[in-house]
Amino acid sequence: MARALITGITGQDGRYLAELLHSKGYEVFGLVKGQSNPRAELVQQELPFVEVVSADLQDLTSLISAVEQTQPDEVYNLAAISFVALSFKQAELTSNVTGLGVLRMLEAIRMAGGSTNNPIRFYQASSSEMFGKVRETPQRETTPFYPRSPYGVAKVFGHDITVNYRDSYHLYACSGILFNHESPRRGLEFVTRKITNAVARIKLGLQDTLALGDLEPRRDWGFAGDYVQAMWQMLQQDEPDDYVIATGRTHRVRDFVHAAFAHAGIEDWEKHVTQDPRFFRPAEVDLLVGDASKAHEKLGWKPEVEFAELVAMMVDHDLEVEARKAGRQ
Ligand code: NDP
Ligand code: GDR
Repeated sequence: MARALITGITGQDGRYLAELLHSKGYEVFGLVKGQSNPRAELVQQELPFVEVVSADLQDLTSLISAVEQTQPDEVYNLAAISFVALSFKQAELTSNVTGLGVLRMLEAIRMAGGSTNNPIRFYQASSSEMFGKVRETPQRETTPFYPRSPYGVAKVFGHDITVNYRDSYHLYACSGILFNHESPRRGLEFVTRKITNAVARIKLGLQDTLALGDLEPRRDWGFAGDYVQAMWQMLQQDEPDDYVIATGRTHRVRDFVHAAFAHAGIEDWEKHVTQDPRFFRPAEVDLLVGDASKAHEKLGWKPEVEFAELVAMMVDHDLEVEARKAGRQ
C-alpha cells in the first residue's frame, strides 16, 4: 500500500487530495499544526481514514519526525499562508511558512531518504501568483516570474528551492504551478466563496449587501477537485518536472459576481454590491490566464468543470448550508 503525507490537510486542496489518494488505495497521513487545532476535528469527521500527524512548517524537527513516523512514498506540500491579502499584513510570517517552510520540508525528506536514489517523491504547491505582473499571456512554465505580493515572493522561493533540490540532490521533486481553483470547500476569505456565501444569504434575506474590493482583476478559475488529480499525476511520471495547471479561460471578478447572483435568480446585483477600500490590495495582479498544454500532452490532464458549472456548484452549496443554519430545511 503506497503511503502519502499531505501538509495542509485541513485546507481546501488537502481534503480533496486525501479523498483522491484514499480512493486509489493509499494510506493517507495528514499534517496538522497547533496544540488544539479546531480544524483537526473537521478532518477527522470528514476524512476518518486520514491519520493525523502533528507538525508545523516553521519547525524543522517536527517535520523530520513526521517523515520518520509516516515513512511516506509521496509528500504533497500544500500547507501555506495562502491568502494574498494577509501576506501584505504578515509578510514575515508568510515568508517563513510559505517560503522557508518548503525548504524545511525538502530538508526533512533529504535527511530521511538519503543522498542517492531518495525514494520519496515530493510535490510543491506553486502558484500563478508567481507570474504577478505578467510578462506574457497566456502564462506557461517558461514565463518569467514577477510576483506582486509577499505571498507571491514566498512562492517563487518555494518553487526555486524545489527545482534547486531536484538539480542538486536528484530528489524526485515536482512543482505544480496551479492557477486559482475553487470549490464549496474554499475558505470564506477568498473572493469566490465570499461571493457565493453572500449571494446565498442575500437570497435567503439574511443579509443585504456584499462589500468587495477591485472588481476588474481577471482570474483563470477552475475546480479544486480537477486540480488535485494533476498533483497526483505529476508524481506518477518517470521524471520529475514542473507543470502549469489552468483552464485557459479568464473572467473578471465582476463576471463571477454577476454569474453567482444570476444563478440565484437575482438580476440586479449592482444594488447589493458595494466597494470598500479595505479589500483593495497595495499591488494587484490584473490578469491571469494559464496555458496548460504541457500538462495536457504529458500528463493527459484536462479540467472537467467549466466556469458556469463551478459558480452554480458553489452557490447551490451555500444556499443549502445557509438555509440549514437558518433552520429553513
Ligand atoms: P488553504 O488556505 O485552504 O489551506 C492552507 C493549509 O496550510 C491549511 O491546512 C493550514 O492549516 C496549513 N498551514 C498554514 N500554516 C501552517 C504551518 N505553519 N504549518 C503547517 N500547516 C500550515 O489553501 P488551499 O488548499 O487553497 O491551497 C493549497 C496550497 O496550494 C497552498 O500552498 C496554496 O498557497 C497553494 N495554491 C492554491 C491555489 C488555489 O487556488 N487554491 C492556487 C495555487 C496555489 P490550518 O487549517 O491549521 O490553518
Ligand atoms: P487570489 O484569490 O489573490 O487570486 O489568490 P482571492 O480570491 O483572494 O482574490 C482574487 C481577486 O479578487 C479580488 N477581490 C477580492 N478578493 C478577496 N479575497 N476579497 C474581496 O473582497 C475582493 N474583492 C476583489 C482580489 O483583489 C483578487 O484580484 C488565490 C489564493 O488561493 C492563492 O493561495 C493562490 O496561489 C492563488 O489564488 C492562485
